[in-house]
Amino acid sequence: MEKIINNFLQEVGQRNTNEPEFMQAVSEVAQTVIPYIVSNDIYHGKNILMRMTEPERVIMFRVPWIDDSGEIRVNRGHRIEMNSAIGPYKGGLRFHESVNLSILKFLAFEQVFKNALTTLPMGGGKGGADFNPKGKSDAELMRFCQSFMTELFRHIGPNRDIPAGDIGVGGREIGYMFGQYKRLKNEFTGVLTGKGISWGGSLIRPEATGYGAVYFAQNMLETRGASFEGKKAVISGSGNVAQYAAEKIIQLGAKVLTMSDSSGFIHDPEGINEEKLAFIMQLKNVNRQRIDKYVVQYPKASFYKGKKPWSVSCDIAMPCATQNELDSVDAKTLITNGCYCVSEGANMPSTPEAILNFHNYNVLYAPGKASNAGGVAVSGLEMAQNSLRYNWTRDEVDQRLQHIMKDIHQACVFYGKEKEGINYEKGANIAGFVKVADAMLAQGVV
Ligand code: NDP
Ligand code: 2IT
Repeated sequence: MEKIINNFLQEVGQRNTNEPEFMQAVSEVAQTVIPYIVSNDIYHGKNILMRMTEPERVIMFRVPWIDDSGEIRVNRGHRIEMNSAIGPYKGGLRFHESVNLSILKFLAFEQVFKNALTTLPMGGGKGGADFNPKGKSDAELMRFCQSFMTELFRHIGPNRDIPAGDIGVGGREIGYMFGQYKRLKNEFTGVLTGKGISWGGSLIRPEATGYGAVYFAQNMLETRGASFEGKKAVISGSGNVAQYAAEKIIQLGAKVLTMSDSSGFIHDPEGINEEKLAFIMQLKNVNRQRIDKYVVQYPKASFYKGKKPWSVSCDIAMPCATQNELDSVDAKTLITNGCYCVSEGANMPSTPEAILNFHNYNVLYAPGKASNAGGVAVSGLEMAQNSLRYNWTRDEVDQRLQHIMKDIHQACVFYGKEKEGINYEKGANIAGFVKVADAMLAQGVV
């Protein structure tokens, strides 16, 4: 089996040189899915996983814009249209200086499995640009978003490809891009998700990824008769996903001890309560400042410059910042300090070695493609509401989100049950694969 997997990875690797994040994502899937394919005649010999590693289409384009000092700047935009077997391409846009083909292809590949897990009819895609939004004025951001959409608009559409937010792309950026799309097409359609409530957005979409990752953790904890009540949680990140993970954890009666950004993390031993979280939301979403300002406001907390929060003792860890932010040493530290539940809000935040440690020590570990699927799931619900030209209430969307997260958990249990417990990684990969593979088989070699 090892030989088959290695040969497969070697072939994919030859075609995708210098793409370490993409190969990491493919390898994680291959380790669990290839043994399943080999033991199931309907999938064996059809080269399905190889076909799934090849994007249906990769779009790369120039994004020129003019900064406030009048200088002409240029960035590179991308859209990876990975797989449309079960629905139109769907997935976020990331604006971050680190964006490259490898990162977007890993994200698009993960998205295919994640979207299949939501039970909604969405294929997988991802896009973005190597643009750093930090320190840019609102006017610069608008010009960048408009230039980005001036090319992207011809490739997307409500039945073709429906982008949304990701790192560096939130409500403000979606607004500017939607405005430009509408102007270019002279059409008001649900071409993007994460829209404002008064112009086609869904209630609970901003909260959905963070809430969903906590609901998934709740489902995992229940398998051991546990709950969030009275527990200690450590969160990384302080953006969209981290903020709403924190909000839900506080509501469920647990203590949130940490949050972070790329400058370091803050540790508040008394816990980040609702009032303190409101301060963080204002700091990050409105003032757009660094996390160390928290300790000026709340001096009993400490700021650890350039450090990650994994050394703080906790029951539950939620990495909600970025890929490969939690390595093998971090995993061992978490486990030694008593952590037994890890629910990923970010995409691929744990390295393969960290995941191995979680498995070896029987940690309840959920990979992002299962636990953070609530975001894209509510994007799917936003699309449904746009098609209906109707809005569901906050409670209706939240109920549907909870239901979807439960279904994803069940799918992981179904395909991931092992003697030692539930292997959520294996469960998520196989459940996602089966849905997409069945559709691909039915549609022929296309
Ligand atoms: P935001 O841009 O709102 O927040 C990102 C947070 O992560 C910030 O605190 C940011 O700090 C930190 N961060 C980003 N890059 C790095 C880095 N290289 N090193 C350290 N910290 C970093 O993004 P989101 O909250 O939307 O996304 C967070 C994660 O969740 C990503 O992995 C994303 O792919 C994933 N995700 C998002 C979904 C969504 O609906 N938004 C859905 C599913 C997954 P700083 O501000 O200093 O850069
Ligand atoms: O990684 C993700 O699932 C997202 N960034 C959300 C995608 C979406 O289309 O809502």
